[in-house]
Amino acid sequence: MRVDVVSIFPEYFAPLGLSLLGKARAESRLELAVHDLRTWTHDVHRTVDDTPYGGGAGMVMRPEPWGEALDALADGRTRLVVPAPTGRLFTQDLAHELAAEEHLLFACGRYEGIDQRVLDHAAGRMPVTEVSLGDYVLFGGEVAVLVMLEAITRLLPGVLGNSASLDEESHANGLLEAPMYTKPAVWRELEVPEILRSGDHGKIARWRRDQALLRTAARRPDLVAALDPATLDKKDRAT
Ligand code: 6GU
Repeated sequence: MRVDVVSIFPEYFAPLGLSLLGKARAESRLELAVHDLRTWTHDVHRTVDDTPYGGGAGMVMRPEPWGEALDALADGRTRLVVPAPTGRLFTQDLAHELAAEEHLLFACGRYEGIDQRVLDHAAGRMPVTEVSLGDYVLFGGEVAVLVMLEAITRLLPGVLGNSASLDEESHANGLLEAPMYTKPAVWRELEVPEILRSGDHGKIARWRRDQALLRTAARRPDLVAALDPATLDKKDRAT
């Protein structure tokens, strides 16, 4: 997958060379380039923002540099992703959807956002998706792009050594994962649940499923309400 990121703070993206994300880049599973929006300014002050029409606090990003940046970086395969608190909620489903794209172009706004005409104009040439991480406000889209890229990259073919873990993890089946334990069997007088040491794989699977249901009900009743009843078995109902 190819990814371009445009920001006035390219330094935010230094961590993308680290860890499994860095490995995905080294192995060319992810081809990532970060661009400074000011590359596409032409005045001595390299201006990217101005006061909002209609008044109000803060500054808005001017359309001209964004227009040139998108002209330079987008082609027929591009999906434009604009992080913004006004966007569609970023979920594991959306991560899967974005991971299936050939080319993602992330446009990081700062201040009060980007002049709306940039998105309206781009929408005539490519799919445009505004995406929000949740109901809170960040200074800008940079950290949101780091989050999204991490969620997307681990879904790319070959990035995770054991892709079975993709099926088991939290949110893969609409539930939170059961608690996990490793050695030692007793630590500070706390024991690993007996059943996990029993070697009975059927019972262990049932226990994990029950724990996932109980945890999800306690912590995320919204996820339980959204479950497809067809995915529940008789024993789930008893839990
Ligand atoms: Cl994607 N951007 C900004 N600026 N704030 C946010 C957000 C994104 N998601 C939640 N808050």
